[in-house]
Amino acid sequence: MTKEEIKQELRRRLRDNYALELEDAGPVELFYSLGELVKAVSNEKWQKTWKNYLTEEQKQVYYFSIEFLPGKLLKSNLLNLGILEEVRQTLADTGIDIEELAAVEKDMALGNGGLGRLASCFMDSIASCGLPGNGNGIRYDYGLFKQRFMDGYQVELPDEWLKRGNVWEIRREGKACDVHLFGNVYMKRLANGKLQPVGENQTTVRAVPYDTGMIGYQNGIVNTMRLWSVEIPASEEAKYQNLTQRRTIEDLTAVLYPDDSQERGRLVRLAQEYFFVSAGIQSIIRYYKKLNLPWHSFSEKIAIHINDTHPAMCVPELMRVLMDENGLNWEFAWDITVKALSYTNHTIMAEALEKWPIHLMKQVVPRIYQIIEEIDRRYVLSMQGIHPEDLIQRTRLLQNDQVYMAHLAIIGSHSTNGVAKIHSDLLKAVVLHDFYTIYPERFNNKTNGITERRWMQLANEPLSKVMDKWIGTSWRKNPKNLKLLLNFQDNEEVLKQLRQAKLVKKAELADYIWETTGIEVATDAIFDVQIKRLHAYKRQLMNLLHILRLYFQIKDHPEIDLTPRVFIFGAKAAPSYSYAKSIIKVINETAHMINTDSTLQGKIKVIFLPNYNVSLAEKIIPAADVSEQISLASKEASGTSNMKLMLNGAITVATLDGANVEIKDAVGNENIYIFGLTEKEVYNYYENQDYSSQKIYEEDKELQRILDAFIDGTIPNVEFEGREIYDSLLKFNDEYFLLRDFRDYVQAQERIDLDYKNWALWQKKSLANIANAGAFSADETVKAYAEDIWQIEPIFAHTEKEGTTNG
Ligand code: OX2
Repeated sequence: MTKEEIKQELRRRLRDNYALELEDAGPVELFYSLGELVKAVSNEKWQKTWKNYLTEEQKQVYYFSIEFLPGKLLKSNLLNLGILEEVRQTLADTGIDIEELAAVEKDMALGNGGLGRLASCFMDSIASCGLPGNGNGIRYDYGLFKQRFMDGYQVELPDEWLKRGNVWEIRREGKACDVHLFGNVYMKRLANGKLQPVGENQTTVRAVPYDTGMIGYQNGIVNTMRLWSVEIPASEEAKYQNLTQRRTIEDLTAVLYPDDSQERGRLVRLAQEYFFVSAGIQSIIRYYKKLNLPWHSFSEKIAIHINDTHPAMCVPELMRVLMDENGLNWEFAWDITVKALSYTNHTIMAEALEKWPIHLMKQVVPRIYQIIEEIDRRYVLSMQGIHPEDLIQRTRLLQNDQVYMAHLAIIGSHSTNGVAKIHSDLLKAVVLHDFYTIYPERFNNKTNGITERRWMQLANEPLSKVMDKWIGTSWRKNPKNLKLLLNFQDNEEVLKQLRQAKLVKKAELADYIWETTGIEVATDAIFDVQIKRLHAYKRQLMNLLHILRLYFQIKDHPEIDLTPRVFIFGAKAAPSYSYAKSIIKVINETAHMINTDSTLQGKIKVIFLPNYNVSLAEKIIPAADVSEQISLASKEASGTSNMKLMLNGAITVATLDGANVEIKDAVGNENIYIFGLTEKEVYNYYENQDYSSQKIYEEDKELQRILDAFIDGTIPNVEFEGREIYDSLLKFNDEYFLLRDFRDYVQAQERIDLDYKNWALWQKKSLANIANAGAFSADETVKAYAEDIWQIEPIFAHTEKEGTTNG
């Protein structure tokens, strides 16, 4: 599209929809008009894409995820359509800043953290690699809560993201389907002698899909992310005349559960899981039937991915639809199911490995429970005589009156993968070792990745321009080419320009900090960033211990030569996770104490930015100098902010956990600060049970002073929270070994302080991080999934720019 065409289209939409001239429109009208325009451009490609999949009978993957975290889509869509610059210019010509209207869009925050964001990076990469793939999830009326701080406490407010409507979605009523919950199921013998399950007293709800186009990067491909919303079916209206009854149904897709890595034993949650699984499987089957192929070809055309265990009921649901609704026998249906399904595990934290009480399953999804029971029975039978009895018992689906969802996902699929090398190894060696002995061929690793399009091209334009200037623009299409930057390691001009680009983003963030908190920060200070969910294992608290150490150092020796540092936090705590909320409170109170103490001469500042989300991440990450990845080794499955920060030139201070291990291998020891216990050492402590935090405390005077600050009034207003934290570290023996890693962490921080003083040395390390970040492109990750797990192939796409066909 030319600038003139864009302008005309915008004018027409503003007139038709709002009775406004371009010059008179405000950011809201402009955003919605531009959104409509973008949709018109992409819909044509969308239609072609799905038609093409259908006529070519392309094998497609369906990525089932209870969370998607796309953030804002306007600029991303413009970039991927290849018209971002044209639109920016057109608007600028009329005196409009594109950023102003982009800010109108609400973040689509239908996820908690890494798991949901990964799903959205994958959607972008799958489309950008020309792979036939669809998302399947839930359209929550309310996204993840909005976080505010009051008196230093986290307060949760509802996220009304749909208030002004969602310009990107298309409601497809014609594709709605019914989902049955509750009631009883009994088996009826049919005339032909077959048994047929019959449901009675069931609750039937309508699942209505809302589709959003997932636009590939300048390749003419638009895939579908389908999110389901619940409604009362017309046939059931009479039953739900009273408002309270209606609410119980409508609540099904009302809110995203704001827990991260924690199991919640709620009935609605179980119903949510079944709801989007059943609707998704039904719509896949409907599509497959259009192809008119025999059932045994199913897995040649369809791959279904289970993103963590939340969609694990895909296993019994696909069995149900194949058997109950299409008359297949068990063996045949089972063969199809295992071949079509695959599963990703995202955590080894015991509390996050989903288990559902049997009584609840019987109540909410009675037919599904019957099938699960039968899978369990047949599993045990098939293993007897091959494997020892205790192994069989440990790997069953049904244990201790619960259904083990991970066992269901592993037994019912052909592939189980972890999300970073160390994590996948731990699955094989420890967490899922029993299953590894039974199905070694099912286990594999797929290290997570991120999309450079959002996390560099969009989030960091100054850096992107430096790249273009020195290594050309090929990295934009092929992030691996960021490696070319290594040719300029010793080029002082390049180093200077990289530094300048960082400064621009630091200044922008400093402005944002000033606007939101009223605190001034200096851009020549080290911007030290820890952004992720608040969790004990992620050890934000250890970061705070280090801050307190600096605080005491400056208090004792005001003349000390420290490189000024701004510690920046962004983190939400699950509303029910009171320990995490206490840590937020204590960080906020410490921040207040430090930021208002003029005797510190601004040497350290602590900023906790409220409401960390995708959009805020886009502001913080490009401005970061130091990336805090300090989880206890073995606990963080992968992490993905580590990759985003590295891509933007931050240098990582890290434990050997999750993808940090691979980041270290990619950049080399001299370009990362590694510290702390290894995963083996952590397991040794577990085995020998010989850890004593009390002992470390007693032997370390400085640490004593730091910990005492939590309870002796040094940190103000934390009487309860300070005590809770103090006790967790001493009385309850420091579950995540903060005290054990503290000294090593401090040393790493001292090296950072020193190295930063030599700007060229620092910038060279930073360059090595940017250059090697291409290894963590989600494009590469999804290509590996496509080849090894899903067996899907890229389609021949029409490239707009060249008007040619490429593979
Ligand atoms: C997260 C993991 O905690 C994180 O390490 C990983 O990078 C991310 O998933 C994407 O794989 N809920 N969130 C996660 O796991 C679960 C469960």
